[in-house]
Amino acid sequence: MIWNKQKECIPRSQMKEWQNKKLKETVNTVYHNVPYYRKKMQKKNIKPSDITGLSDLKKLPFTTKEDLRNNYPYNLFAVPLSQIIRVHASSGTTGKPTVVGYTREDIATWSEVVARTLHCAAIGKDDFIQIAYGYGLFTGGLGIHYGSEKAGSTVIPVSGGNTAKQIQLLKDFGSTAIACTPSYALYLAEALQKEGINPADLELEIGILGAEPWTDSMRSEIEKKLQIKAYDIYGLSEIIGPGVASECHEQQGLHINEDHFLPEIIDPETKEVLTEGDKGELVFSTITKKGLPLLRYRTKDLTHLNYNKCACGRTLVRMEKCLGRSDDMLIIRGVNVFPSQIESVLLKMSETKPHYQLIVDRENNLDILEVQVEVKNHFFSDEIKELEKLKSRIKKNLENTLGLSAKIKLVEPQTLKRSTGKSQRVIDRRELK
Ligand code: DLL
Repeated sequence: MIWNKQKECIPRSQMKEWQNKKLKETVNTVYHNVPYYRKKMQKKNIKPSDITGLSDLKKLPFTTKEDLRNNYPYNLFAVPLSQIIRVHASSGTTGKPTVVGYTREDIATWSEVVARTLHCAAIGKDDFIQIAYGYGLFTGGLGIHYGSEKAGSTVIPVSGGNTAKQIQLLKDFGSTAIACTPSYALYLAEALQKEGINPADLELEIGILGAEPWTDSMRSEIEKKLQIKAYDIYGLSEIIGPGVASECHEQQGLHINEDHFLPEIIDPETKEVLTEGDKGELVFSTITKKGLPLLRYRTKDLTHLNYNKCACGRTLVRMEKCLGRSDDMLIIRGVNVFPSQIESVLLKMSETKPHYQLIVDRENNLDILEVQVEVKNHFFSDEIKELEKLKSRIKKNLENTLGLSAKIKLVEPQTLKRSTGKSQRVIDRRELK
């Protein structure tokens, strides 16, 4: 099933022509409408007329999450706010999230690329899709929602969590497809087993899973336990949300919707563009976005690109499944977490010392974050009741900043291992096998 043959199977030469044209338009727009980009380009001595097409892409400045934070919330938008009809924010961080905005045309583009994602996974008009990604500021829920409506599927907008309800809907509403994170898919499978429900008795056939890294062996486990075919879908809020890239039935990489999102691979250290096939950091320039066009956005996700035509007929470039990042961002239960955010919460509290360790594990297929932190001497000698109070204060502060609950373990001063070189703050025991 191909949603938009004209675009998804376009000859490469025509794709390049389109990208050349759209890139030039985008550069022109951001130069004139976004002061931040104008300054960045002026600093590099570049005018829009210097960008004649793809071959000049490398002259353009990069954009990072930091740039979005520095322009919080709306300063990178390229249209008047009256034209923005929706905002979302990157998962995690209730402190200063990265805010993204969409015009009506952007929402239409988003629906189009998500409809392609669905068709890639053979989800269409006859399907009932249970959307168990979170709705709200996260892009997962509403992104898949609009795309599913565009594809003509019947949407069951249950949102994330509430496993008892998910199971009831799977049984009663006859969901044929589910959209959720891969770890939640596994959790759901175990919950079904506990309830004594055989997935083979359900209508469920397909999962479109993403928002976090997962391996092929995890795929096999999900497919076996849920009795479905599981597809990897990739995206990030800064670029649009879900709908950036997705697997077709061949499952030989994820097709990037490159008529909208232009990919490059760079060396994260030198920032040089790498040659085709080399593994490095994925960078995107949006070439059709109106509300928040971004030039050379550094995703920090590591992958490589394959420009060969796929057996499915699509000519869209494919990216290899993403399993690593070039920074220290953790994805815990679909929420993006930087160790530095945790550190800043702990440093603000007078009772704790700046010595901490984060342990990430997976219990019953759910990610668990444990924060171990040293408590100052005189607090540690306090009575248990006081320590319990301190624990819940830390827990609450972390929850407010991360949007995620963590287990807190208070330890005596000088008990966490010190390092002589780079400190190893994170122990990630979730084996991505
Ligand atoms: O996670 C958007 C999304 C929603 C994608 C639903 C797929 C399904 P953010 O919260 O901005 O957006 O997080 C983006 O998540 O840079 C990757 O590190 C990671 N990520 C997303 N999809 C995948 C995937 C959404 N399929 C960040 N495999 C990205 C590996 C993924 N990592």
